[in-house]
Amino acid sequence: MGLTVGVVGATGAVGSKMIEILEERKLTIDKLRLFASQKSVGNTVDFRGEKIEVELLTEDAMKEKFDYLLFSAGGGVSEKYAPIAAEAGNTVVDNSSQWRMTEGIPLVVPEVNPHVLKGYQGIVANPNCSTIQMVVALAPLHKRYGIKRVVVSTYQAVSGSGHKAIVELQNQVQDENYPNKVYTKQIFANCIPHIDVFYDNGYTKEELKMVYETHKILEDDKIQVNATTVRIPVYYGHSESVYLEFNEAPEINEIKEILRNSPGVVLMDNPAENCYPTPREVANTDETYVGRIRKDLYNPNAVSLWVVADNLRKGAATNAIQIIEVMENYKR
Ligand code: A2P
Ligand code: 11C
Repeated sequence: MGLTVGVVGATGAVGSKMIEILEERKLTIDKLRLFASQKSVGNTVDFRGEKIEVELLTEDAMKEKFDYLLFSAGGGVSEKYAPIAAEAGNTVVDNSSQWRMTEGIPLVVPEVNPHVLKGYQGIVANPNCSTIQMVVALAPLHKRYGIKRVVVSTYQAVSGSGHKAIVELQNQVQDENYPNKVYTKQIFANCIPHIDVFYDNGYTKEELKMVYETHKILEDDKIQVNATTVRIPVYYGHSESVYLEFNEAPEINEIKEILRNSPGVVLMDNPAENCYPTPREVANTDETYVGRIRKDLYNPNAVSLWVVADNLRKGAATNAIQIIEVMENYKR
């Protein structure tokens, strides 16, 4: 028998990507239900040759029987509706930051820590996009050398802020004076070192997500992570400059070999041929791409690398659907 799956936030940037990816992958789905706000009720979405109407998200709907509910409608919606759905026996894969750091809620990147899903039912948290791609690259290196310190700077696409931000950049490309509403400053021809809210310690919430989510996923809170997260005028694909200090001195060729053989990683590293990943090249793919691997000039235990992935796919929708695939495999 096939699955009954619901998407909450089905009209959003991530929600619509979830529907696209559900269509592409091999899961057997008997029924797909789509939920959004009043504004979208009655709109239809094509899924495997069928037109599906968007329904209003209600508490009663979340109490009905689903095998999986994928949530991507913001933290407030997840805070209210995910526990109702889980209480009714449904498994929720939540893309918001609402439940990620809650004890007992698994925070999962299938290539890294699928084991935490064994026998689990309830709310599962999908990590932040910039964390997901970083830990896919870090996990196999941490296993081999032990990571002591990470210094990461991100170059994040506007699609990470949802559909409205994509439209804001498109409008500013046409008219530089188009007012900024999503961002604090004009994003066109600019870069903004501010993603999510600031905390008293000077870091943003996005930066602290990269610290604490990394600890939870890699099951090691001793890793010292320092993040600076920056929005750039790119539509799709987050990029990251990552400096890693290990407990021992690595060999560059061995790092390349490890990454070449790691699940979900594509090594794209040949400077002589201008071979390194860029967001435009990796858009619409599901892997995490790594290039520019080089030794630090001073510290023999340290390397730098460049990590790129499609933030709506591996950074959000693909990872969420891979979580369902892992859970289904554990049931077999
Ligand atoms: P709608 O389009 O009907 O407002 P994005 O991340 O691209 O901004 O998309 C957010 C998604 O979350 C949209 O599908 C949006 O639906 C949905 N959403 C936002 N607030 C609510 C809410 N209170 N109830 C249900 N869906 C919501
Ligand atoms: C961004 N990383 O690019 C954010 C989007 O915690 O899931 C995802 C926010 C989150 O703006």
